[in-house]
Amino acid sequence: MIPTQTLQRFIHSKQRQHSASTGELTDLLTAISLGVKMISRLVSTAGLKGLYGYSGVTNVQGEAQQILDQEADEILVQLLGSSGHFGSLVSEERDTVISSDQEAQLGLGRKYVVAFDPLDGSSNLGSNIPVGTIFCIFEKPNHGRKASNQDFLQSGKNIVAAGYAVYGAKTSFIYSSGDGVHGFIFDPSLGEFLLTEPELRMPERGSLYSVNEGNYHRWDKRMQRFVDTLKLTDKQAGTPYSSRYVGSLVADFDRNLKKGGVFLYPADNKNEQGKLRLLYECMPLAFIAEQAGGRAIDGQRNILDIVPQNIHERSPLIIGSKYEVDWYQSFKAD
Ligand code: P6P
Repeated sequence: MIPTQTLQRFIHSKQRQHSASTGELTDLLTAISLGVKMISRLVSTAGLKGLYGYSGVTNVQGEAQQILDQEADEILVQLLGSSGHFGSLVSEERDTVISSDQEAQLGLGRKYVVAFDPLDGSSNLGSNIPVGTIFCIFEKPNHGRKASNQDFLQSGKNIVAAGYAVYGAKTSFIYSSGDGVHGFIFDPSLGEFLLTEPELRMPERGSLYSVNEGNYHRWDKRMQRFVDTLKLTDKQAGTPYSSRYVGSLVADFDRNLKKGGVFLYPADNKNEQGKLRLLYECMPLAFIAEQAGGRAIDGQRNILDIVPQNIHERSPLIIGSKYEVDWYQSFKAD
């Protein structure tokens, strides 16, 4: 059966299910999907245009910014700006919140705010490892007030929509607006994303674990004990698990979503708060995981229960099938 439902038609069908819908969320998701198409083209042709390498800028994370990080960020900021439907944006690549001009000029409070990582895993670009874009959308607590950092410091339970794109052998787009997770594949010959995986569910349990074992001696004993347990030969426990680690969050998570198992990026004595960013990496993927029947915690708390204290806050992340996340949580902290 050939896929016939485009992302555009699918988003509109979801909008029609909500009589009070203003169409603003549809416009935002449309702008993001167009941005993903442009970033997909950018990533696939970058090597031919000599666009690999560093921009010479160090971003707010203290990381050397890749040229493509900057380009992908610019694409999303411009497209979201032209949609006219966001109050403010947070990007991994920018120190501060970006307010929409229209809101500033008209003094109107826009309904939504958007946080995104424009190009996650970009350090892998030169070696053709999949990279991606991650986003989440919140409703502004107070539409009438000009947007600010405060608009993003809310629980992940308030996420209105979230998703990610993977730029790999194919460009895929996975998103949820709170009623299930839906997967699309980009068909360059049509210029459209086509629905291929409606109502995606994460397997209850998997047989894969995904973690950077090079950090093993930096972990706490709890994480060491858990990973050691996954490696034991114990038929009754269903171990050993197989190890899979790409080093690109969207690629590792996408495999996790489809095949089950667990991805772990714990805090360690080098990254005491964890390495991944709470607002635009952990929370969007936690939203997707929970919508698909999985779980995501920071070691103790559900990721979606955490209220960020700042827009670039980092967090430990244990995410995946409910069975494995529960199993990790059953290991007592030191
Ligand atoms: P490490 C990529 O730089 C990234 O932010 C995520 O995409 C990925 O999961 C993680 O870092 C990999 O980190 O320390 O294992 O190289």
